[in-house]
Amino acid sequence: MTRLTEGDLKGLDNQIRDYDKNLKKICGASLMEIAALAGDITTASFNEAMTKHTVGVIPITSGQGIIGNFSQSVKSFIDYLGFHAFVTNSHDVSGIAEAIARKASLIFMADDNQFIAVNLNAKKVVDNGEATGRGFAAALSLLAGGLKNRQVLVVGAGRVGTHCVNYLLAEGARVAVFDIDKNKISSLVPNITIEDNLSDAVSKYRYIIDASPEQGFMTLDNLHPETRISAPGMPLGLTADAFAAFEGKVIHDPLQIGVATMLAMAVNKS
Ligand code: PYL
Repeated sequence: MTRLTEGDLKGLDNQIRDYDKNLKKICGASLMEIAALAGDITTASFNEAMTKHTVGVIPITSGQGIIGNFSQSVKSFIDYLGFHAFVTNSHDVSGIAEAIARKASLIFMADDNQFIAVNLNAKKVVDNGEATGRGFAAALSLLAGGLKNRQVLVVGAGRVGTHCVNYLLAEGARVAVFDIDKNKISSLVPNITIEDNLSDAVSKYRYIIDASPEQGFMTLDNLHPETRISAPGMPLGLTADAFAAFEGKVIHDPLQIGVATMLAMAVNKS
């Protein structure tokens, strides 16, 4: 998992409305609708949950420490979706105590290894990797008008990529996976096809999920003009000119879809 930087997150809180408008333009669904689909809840129950929950976002100083804009960005996405959210003044253990004292029923916090949402009432923990994988796979499905029997390439079989694969298989897609570490893919066989050459695979598939930290492997030379891309991977795997040429066919963000899907999964009563 790539560690985000303060620069990756700069300004996202102010741009969330425009980001959502662009999402609707690309896949015909809003951030909330994508999250509800990926989190397997209705938008009605999502709307009901926002009247019942307060969300505390807790900065965590362990390991490499706090990332500028991280907690504020998470809070702003949750606020935008209609929930009341706050960033605690304290961090770490004191931050957890403060969030509970301020009546938070959902808390969001991330160290260097894991970013979780905890539903304190339901005693439920949601992982950002699973939520991000489900969220970006759901967004691609909406963009494609459904992926049943469609061939989809997933690049990267880490935590996010594996949850993309699980979501796509559940939807009946025909999934191929590329990862430089073949051991990561072995657990997914025989439900998936293994691709050995990344550039050839990029040319072959019309639906691609980039769940890798690889840069610049999707170019104007190897991408078919009709290809649609859903890219949770940081940094983005498209070259700058390919990204510009594929505007309107690429779903990509560093945190928004993952956080929105964590929220939906955290309030899912099942
Ligand atoms: C959760 C993000 C998604 C991609 N990479 C993950 C990452 O950057 N993890 C580290 C998050 C550290 C947050 C820091 C803070 O500001 O509370 N502990």
